[in-house]
Amino acid sequence: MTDTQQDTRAGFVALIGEPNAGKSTLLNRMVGAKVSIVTHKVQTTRARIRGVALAGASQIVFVDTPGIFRPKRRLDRAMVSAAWGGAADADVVVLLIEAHRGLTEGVEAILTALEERSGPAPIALAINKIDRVPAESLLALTKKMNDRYAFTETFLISAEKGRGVEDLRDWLAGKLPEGPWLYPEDQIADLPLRMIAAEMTREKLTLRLHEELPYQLTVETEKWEERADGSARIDQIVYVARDGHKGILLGKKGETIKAVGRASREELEKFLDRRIHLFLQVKVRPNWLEERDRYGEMGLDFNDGD
Ligand SMILES: Nc1nc2c(ncn2[C@@H]2O[C@H](COP(=O)(O)OP(=O)(O)OP(=O)(O)O)[C@@H](O)[C@H]2O)c(=O)[nH]1
Ligand SMILES: [Mg+2]
Repeated sequence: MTDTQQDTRAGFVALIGEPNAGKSTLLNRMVGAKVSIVTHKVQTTRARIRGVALAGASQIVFVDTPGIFRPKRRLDRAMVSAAWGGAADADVVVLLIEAHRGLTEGVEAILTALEERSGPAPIALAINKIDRVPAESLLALTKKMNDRYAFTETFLISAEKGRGVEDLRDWLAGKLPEGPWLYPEDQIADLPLRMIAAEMTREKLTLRLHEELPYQLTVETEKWEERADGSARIDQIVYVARDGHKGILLGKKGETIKAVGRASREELEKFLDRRIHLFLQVKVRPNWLEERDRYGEMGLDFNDGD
């Protein structure tokens, strides 16, 4: 805690944008740890994930959200709804766009929706992935975006390389309301460990399977058992919708799932700083995308998908 309580500020900053804009990468960079999973694929983040960062006397609670796109299926609708919910609850909203893609149709749709929803929260623009374009192009894009929407402020950043991120953080810190911190100062995430553990396995599956990856896949932590020697045994279930998907996940002689389990365990051990025994089981569940329980486990509202 800082010396005087009234100096402190705290609040929520929602990161919104199209799938793949770099929202989770930015959240992790701000927090200084991997709280939210990142992949090269779109629609990686499925629920609202909170990560806590400190900037001077300010505690910034970043809310990572699923990418906003035109939803078709129940899961898509629940994800997009979670994203807008994150924005509605926030003190400040940051819209991330990709420098090399600019004002896409998807960004245009988000801006239209923002105009309709516009609450009192300031909305900042973060043009991300500036490492991918020549610096000269950024002025024109900044102008184009601000002609289209009256952003409170524009930042040029590379979430991956860490460029421009401090300026953004300091500006956000000053925008938050005065008040006591919302989380203990050593807390960096607000997501149950069992969910973080499941997300890590989903990330490794996504990275490992590339184009073969079934979208219709979810991971749940089934059991978490503390052991006397300080280690933990974690049992997880990977739900897929089809028999064929199970084969893909297992791979030849179970090699794929074994490699995924190893990668996930290693990262979990680093994150938790303790020994982990991870057991993965793949189950075929044709209708899991329509099962209420599955949504609760993902941190989504089943009814949002209606
Ligand atoms: N070159 C470059 N790549 C980036 C940058 N920030 C993120 N990426 C990459 O962009 C991809 C998507 O990043 P994510 O952080 O998962 O994007 P997201 O917006 O959370 O995506 P969803 O969860 O699917 O909505 C990953 O491959 C990142 O490594 C950046 O500043 N520069
Ligand atoms: Mg994400």
